[in-house]
Amino acid sequence: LSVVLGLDAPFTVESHARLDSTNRRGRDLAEEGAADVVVLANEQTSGRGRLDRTWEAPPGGVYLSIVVRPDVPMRDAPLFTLAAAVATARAAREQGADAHIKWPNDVVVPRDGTSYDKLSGILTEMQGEADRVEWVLPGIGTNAEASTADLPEGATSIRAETGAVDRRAFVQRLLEEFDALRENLDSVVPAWRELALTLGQRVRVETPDGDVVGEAIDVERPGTLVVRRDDGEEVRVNAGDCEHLRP
Ligand code: BTX
Repeated sequence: LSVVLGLDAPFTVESHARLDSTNRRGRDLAEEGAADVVVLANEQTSGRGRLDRTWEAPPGGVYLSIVVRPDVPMRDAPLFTLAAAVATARAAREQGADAHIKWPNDVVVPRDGTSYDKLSGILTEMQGEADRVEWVLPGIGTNAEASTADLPEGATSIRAETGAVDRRAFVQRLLEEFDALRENLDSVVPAWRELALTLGQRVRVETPDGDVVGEAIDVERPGTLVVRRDDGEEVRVNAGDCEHLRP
């Protein structure tokens, strides 16, 4: 079906009108040994978010999961999530949306002050051992055709931002950008920084060890957020939910 879409992608694309979850299907393919396969759907009936949350996936979205088998140690696996966010934000910008990245992996459109609306979310699954990744599966959900009335509070879509969507061009660009980034992992963090909405903002990050509050000053490989607390101490956070606070 990549032919139907007219895609000229560096991946084999398996396209579905509707699926429970492209990550569920992608995980099955990964466990069967697939590589460089993209599962694409227009609608999902049980879209997954992070931390057991739900991703609303009405018709007219771009829901896709990419099965890759990179030759890297596990500590570099988060770079693929960052690469997915950069690729998605660049593809959304090509469509005309003012896409930025909120740490670690939301693609958002900034509004007044510290607020923003969410255009895409990314859930990455992975398997392997410390010295070698077996597979990584970034799953990217982008609101494309849906009107904001059909999306959760705080969401936006490409059509809501720009009035039109070229799905084929969006997916093509996203996959090309992702392919280029994974071939040059050193380029991922610098590319992420250029699109970051979070850097320079006052944030609260909920982590398993408690909340970290301060100014987000940098992101370091493979996706660590550096927060300068009010007492001047720099704290490094690898994962957590991040809230942008009013200064
Ligand atoms: P997350 O846990 O960061 O975000 C989930 C939260 O985002 C929800 O609790 C809700 O508040 C909000 N939300 C839900 N649906 C939408 C939406 N359509 N637009 C904006 N905000 C929403 C982010 O999780 C990771 C999402 C990954 C989704 C992709 S779709 C392709 C692949 N397959 C799959 O099942 N999941 C991934």
